[in-house]
Amino acid sequence: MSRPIVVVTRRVPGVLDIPGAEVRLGPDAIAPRAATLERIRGASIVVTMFSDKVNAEFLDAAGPGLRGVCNFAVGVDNIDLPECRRRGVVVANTPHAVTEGTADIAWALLLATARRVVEGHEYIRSGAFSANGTLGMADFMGRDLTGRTLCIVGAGRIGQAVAMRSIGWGMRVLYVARSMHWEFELAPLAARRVTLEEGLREADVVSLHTPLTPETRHLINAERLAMMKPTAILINTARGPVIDEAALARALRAGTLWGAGLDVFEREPEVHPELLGLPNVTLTPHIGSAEVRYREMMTQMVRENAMAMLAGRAPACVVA
Ligand code: 8YV
Repeated sequence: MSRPIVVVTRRVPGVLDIPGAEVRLGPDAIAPRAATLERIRGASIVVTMFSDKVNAEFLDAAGPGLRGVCNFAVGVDNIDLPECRRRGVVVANTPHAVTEGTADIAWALLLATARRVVEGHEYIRSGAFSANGTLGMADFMGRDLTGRTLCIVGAGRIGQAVAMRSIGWGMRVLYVARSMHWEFELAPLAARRVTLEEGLREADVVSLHTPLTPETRHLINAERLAMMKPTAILINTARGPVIDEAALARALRAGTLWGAGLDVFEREPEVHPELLGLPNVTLTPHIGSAEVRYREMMTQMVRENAMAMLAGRAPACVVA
């Protein structure tokens, strides 16, 4: 009997060996869609990245032998879940492994934006610091975070990990969620659940942690951006389309919002051209989970999910 084929659409860190299966690792660089569709033909399992659109076309290309899709991400907005369910294709993801890394990037973006780290870095690199001499005492003024109010939008694992880090800054935590979350309400966070509008009005920092769904697309639009304090900072490490990027660029340019830190973009890998020219936004290229230990953990989770699927068991991280 021939061995089941596991196709991985991109190269992943760590070891992805699956006993009894033939694992076909993908290329380092992103492949054209047609090449990916060709590679997945006949696969029993496909390991997908958030950039792979897993829709009817993709499932057709894999063929009727496809048993499961293992997403190398916690977010599954790239996958047509009802279509997978209809075809009996199991879907799994990689929760937990991405939590701390993404929370670190949210804080890296927050601190960099609040204290204008990238502007400072570019000032030195450009030679301006050496040429102009010591800064004036009102130059490069940032915003402090100690004792300020942080609003977490989306009370999942990553939102909680971001909130936990704020204890070091003695921040007051608000959260926006459809239901009460005791891990937010209780010590050490002692957070208060608010509506999105209340959170936007009260917070000095708003950090987004919702999955991308039809309800959260453009959740942060021009009207909601206008509710934020002009001194506030907006952080997005969730999914780009949660923010109307054009509206955000306008608010940042007009100074009705003090700053933003973005790891994800509405039309990734494209970035709104206006954002590229603004000094009060810090940009990273979707590197939330890009850390050695966490990415290797993601590979291990994918491996275990795939092994369970091949054995006909429900994987630990089953989504659909
Ligand atoms: C990954 C992510 O970097 O887990 C997610 O949903 O967006 C990131 O952790 C990315 O998905 C890698 O494929």
